[in-house]
Amino acid sequence: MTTLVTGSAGLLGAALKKISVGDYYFADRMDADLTSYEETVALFKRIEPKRVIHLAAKVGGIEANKKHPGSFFYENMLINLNIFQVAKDFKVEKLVSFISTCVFPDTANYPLSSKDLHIGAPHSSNMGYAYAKRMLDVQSRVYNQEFGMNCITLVPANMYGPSDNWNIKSGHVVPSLIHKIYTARNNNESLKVWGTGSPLREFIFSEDIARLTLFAMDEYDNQEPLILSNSVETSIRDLVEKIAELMNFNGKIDWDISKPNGQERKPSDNSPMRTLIPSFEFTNLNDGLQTTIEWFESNYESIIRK
Ligand code: GFB
Repeated sequence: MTTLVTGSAGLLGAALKKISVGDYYFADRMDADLTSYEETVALFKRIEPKRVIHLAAKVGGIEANKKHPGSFFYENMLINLNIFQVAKDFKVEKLVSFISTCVFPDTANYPLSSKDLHIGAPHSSNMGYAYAKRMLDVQSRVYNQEFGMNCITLVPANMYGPSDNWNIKSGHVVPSLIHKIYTARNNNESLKVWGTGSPLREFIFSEDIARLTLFAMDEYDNQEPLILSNSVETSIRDLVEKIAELMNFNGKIDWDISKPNGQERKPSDNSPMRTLIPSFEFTNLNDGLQTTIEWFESNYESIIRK
């Protein structure tokens, strides 16, 4: 009963590696280029998975999404088309894939709920990624319908944690800020932050999403996308101050308002998740950030060598 985890070299893959027990195969780009149908088939032939946790995707922060919307659309569509078709042909018993709260319509009602996923255009800052990821909901439903598969989709809010993408051009806000503050503190420079600081985000520690993923793999068989969030919003300004404090940075903070704010907020409704697992305890932001900062600082040399 092998479970194949695609895209396991990333943030959530690292968290799943840390907590999973049993017959898991953690695949990454070295195993197969999933934009290639042939390489995807070869991987499934070699592993013969019964279950798949599909993490592989082209992801990036707001700047990367704005610069490369076509590439985000193309690569994610190709990867997902191959994974679903091959999983179908290899009679995989369960396929779990991931959307993100950034794909919801920019003008949806708050809090965001899965029923509103397709009722309008996503925010312009991530058009390519958002539509490709929405198609995972469509693919799951139509493959369940025609081929009797058991495909589910999970919708995490803004994830952060160890083994993230620390590139300050293409990364998300938490890893970028930790990297920038580390450099500014060590070089006695001011910190440059994007936007106005007013946007609100729901930050979720990667290990929490990993625990919820294993729960959903065993307990959730409904094709309605399941939002995974703690419904706690934090402003970017508060986030910057929190990380600066945790890293003992007292230097000047420059807000670069020529950089995009993106969506002002994306508060999500986690009540369906809470109904399923009422006792679930999320890692609070301070503890999650502390663990992530310690991981970054103790792996700094290998990170910058990459
Ligand atoms: O994490 P982030 O890139 O993703 O940006 P989104 C979050 C907020 O942090 C934005 C601000 O308002 C940024 O302006 N910010 C401030 C920074 N300083 C920085 C910085 O140095 N780097 C970054 N990256 N942001 C993404 C989507 O939107 O959400 C992706 O574009 C994905 O497709 C992800 O879904 C979860 O939350 O704005």
